[in-house]
Amino acid sequence: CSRGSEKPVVIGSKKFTESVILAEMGTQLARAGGVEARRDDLGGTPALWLALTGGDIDAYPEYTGTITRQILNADPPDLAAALAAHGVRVSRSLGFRNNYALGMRKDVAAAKGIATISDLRTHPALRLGFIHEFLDRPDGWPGVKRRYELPQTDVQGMNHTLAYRALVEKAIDVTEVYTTDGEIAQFDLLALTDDRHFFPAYEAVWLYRADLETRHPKVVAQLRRLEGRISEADMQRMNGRAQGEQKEDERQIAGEFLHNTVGLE
Ligand code: PBE
Repeated sequence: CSRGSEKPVVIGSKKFTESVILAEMGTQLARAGGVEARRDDLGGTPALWLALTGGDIDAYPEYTGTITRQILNADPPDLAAALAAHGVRVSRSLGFRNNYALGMRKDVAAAKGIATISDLRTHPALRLGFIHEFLDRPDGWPGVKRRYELPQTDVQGMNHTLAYRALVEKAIDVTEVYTTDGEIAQFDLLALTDDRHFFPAYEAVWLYRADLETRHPKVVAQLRRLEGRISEADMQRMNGRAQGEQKEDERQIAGEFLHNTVGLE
């Protein structure tokens, strides 16, 4: 069929800055693979997985720890084989991890003598604020609370941006942070040491439909150009540009990176 009547390739993203930047890179790379492509900013992990397996999107950026803990709820010896059973393929790491951590203002943590998650056990009155997804995930609050036997009961759900603001304004004491967030440096936050090794590693990867390989092999090849190409420092810098005072457009940030790093025109 002619190119105009073909279904565009859709790259999904979760609703947080890094996911949008990566999905934007995917969209621009897909276009370089000679197809029409668009980005779709969907929501949280369950919505993205459903859209991918249901065929509403063709690919999206995901994290290995999220795949094992939240999506598969298993630690298969062969991740690629476990995903293939769902008609899904996984790329190699894009080059960085975006891990979960519990974050506090550095000054507040120092005043209370808190450096590790275990230290939270002796501070039952701390006020915690987490995004809703983290409150539900097995690798989120319920799991952390159990593993560390934490006593806090003042736990609220809020969105990620609000949680940072609340933390800065001292309306809450602890929130979950993503280790590539620009806010950690911007607001001088401390990521508490996970001394009982609760959180897995969250390597950034592409998940894509196996049929994308037959329909648009060039698109898959383009997406995979990012394997091993994004460092943690690169990602932090890009997130900072999108989240900080400048609030630069994700399309601009993604386009510049592709131009400078993989030589995309
Ligand atoms: N993470 C941190 C989350 C959000 C960022 C990678 C563990 C996830 O999307 O699964």
